[in-house]
Amino acid sequence: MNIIPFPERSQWPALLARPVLEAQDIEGKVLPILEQVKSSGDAAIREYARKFDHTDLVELAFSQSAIAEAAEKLSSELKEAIGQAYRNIHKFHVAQLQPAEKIETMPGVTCWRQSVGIEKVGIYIPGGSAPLFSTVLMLGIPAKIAGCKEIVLCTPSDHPAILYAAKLVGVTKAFRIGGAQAIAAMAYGTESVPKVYKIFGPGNQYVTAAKMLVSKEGIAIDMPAGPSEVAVYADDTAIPAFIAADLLSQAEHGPDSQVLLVSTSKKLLSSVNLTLSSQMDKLPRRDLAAQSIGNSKAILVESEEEAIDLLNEYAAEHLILSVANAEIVSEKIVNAGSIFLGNYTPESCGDYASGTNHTLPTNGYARAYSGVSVDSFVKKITVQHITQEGIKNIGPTVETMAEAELLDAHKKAVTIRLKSLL
Ligand code: HSO
Ligand code: ZN
Repeated sequence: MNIIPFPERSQWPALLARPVLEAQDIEGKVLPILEQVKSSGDAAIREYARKFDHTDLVELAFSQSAIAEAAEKLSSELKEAIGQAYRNIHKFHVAQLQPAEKIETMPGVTCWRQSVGIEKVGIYIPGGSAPLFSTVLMLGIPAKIAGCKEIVLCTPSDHPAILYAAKLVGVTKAFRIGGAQAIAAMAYGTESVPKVYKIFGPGNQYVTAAKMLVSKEGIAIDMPAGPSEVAVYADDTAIPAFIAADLLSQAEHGPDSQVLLVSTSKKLLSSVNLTLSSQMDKLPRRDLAAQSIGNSKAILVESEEEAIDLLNEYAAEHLILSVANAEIVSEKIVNAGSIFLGNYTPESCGDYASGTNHTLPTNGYARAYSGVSVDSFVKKITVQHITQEGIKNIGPTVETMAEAELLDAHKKAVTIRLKSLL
C-alpha cells in the first residue's frame, strides 16, 4: 500500500475522493430495458435472458422442488452456520421494533405513530463470482420482522444457499431473473412477478442505474449503492497481521473496493504492508484484491484528533477501530455506516453473523444515511385523537393560526365544533 505521510488538510478531499466510475452511458442502456419490461412483461424478460445470459427461461419462478432440494445440496455445517447467523440477525433486529407510545400533547389531545410493514418489497441478489446468500438474510429477516406481506426475490443465481436462505427467511416468491430487467419486473410487475413498492439489494452498475431510474417513478429503493469500502484506524496496540487480513477481506469483494488505513504510527503502517503481500498471495481471489489494494491508501497522521477528523470526512461504510481506547474513539465518530471495535472484531463477523446489518451506505452517503434496519421496511403512520375537552384546549390555537394564514375553512372546521359544545 502506498503510504502517504502527514498530508495537509487541504489535500484530504482529493486523497479521500472515491474513484469516479466510468458511466459509459449506463442509463442509456438501461432505459430501453425498463421500457421493454414495462410494455411486454414476462416476454421481455425471457428475451433478455436469451440475449444476455444465453438461457431459455421457461419458468421464471424457482420451482417448489428446486427450493426443497436446495437444503439437500448444502452441508449440515453450512446449514448450521446459516441457522446461527439467522438467530443472531433476528435477535438484533427484532429488538428494533418499538411499541407505539401514545403522547398526550395537551389534555385530550393524543398523538402516536403506528408502524406498518411495507406491504410488498423486492430483494435483488446479484449473480457473479460470490453467491451472496448472506444478503438474503440481511434483507429478508428485517422484512419479515417488519410485517411485509409479499417479499419477492430476484436473482440470476441458482446457488442452493440463496434458495435455502430465501426459504428460511420466508421469501414469498423467488424468480431466476437478473440485471436491470429484474429491477424493472419488480418495479412495474409482470404476469409472473408481483409489483413491489420498495426494492433492496446490491448489484452491478446496470442494476444500480435501474434502481435509481425506477426511484424517479415513485418506487422506493434502499439507498444509492456504490463499491464496498472499509477504513481502519490502528495504533501500536493493533496486530498488523489482523489489520492486513481485514483490508484483504474488503479488497476481495472486487477491483473497485475501497480500502483506507489510518495511523499515527509509521511502524504499524510498515508492518501491515509487510504482511499484506504475503497474505494476499495465498488468496484465491488475489487478482481482485491486488487491484483494489493497488488503489488504496495508508495515511500517516499527526494525532488522534487528526485521525478522527479524517475518518469523519471520509464517512466509511465500515470503520474498524483497532486502537487502545476504541470505544471512546467511536463516540467521536459522526460519519460511518458501521463501526467495529478492538482487535477481535473483524468486519467479516458483521458481514455474516454477529447480528448487525451489512447493507450499509457507501460512497460517503454515511454522512446522511443509515444502514438497512427494520425501519427500512416500515412506514410510520401518525394517528391522533382529540376529545371534546381536547378540542376546547387546542381549538383556539388552531383558529388563530388558520386566520393568520388566511385559510378560513381551516378555522371554521374548528369553530363549528367549538360552537357545538357551548
Ligand atoms: N461486505 C459486504 C457484505 C458481504 N460480505 C457479504 C460478504 N458477504 C458489504 O457490506
Ligand atoms: Zn464483505
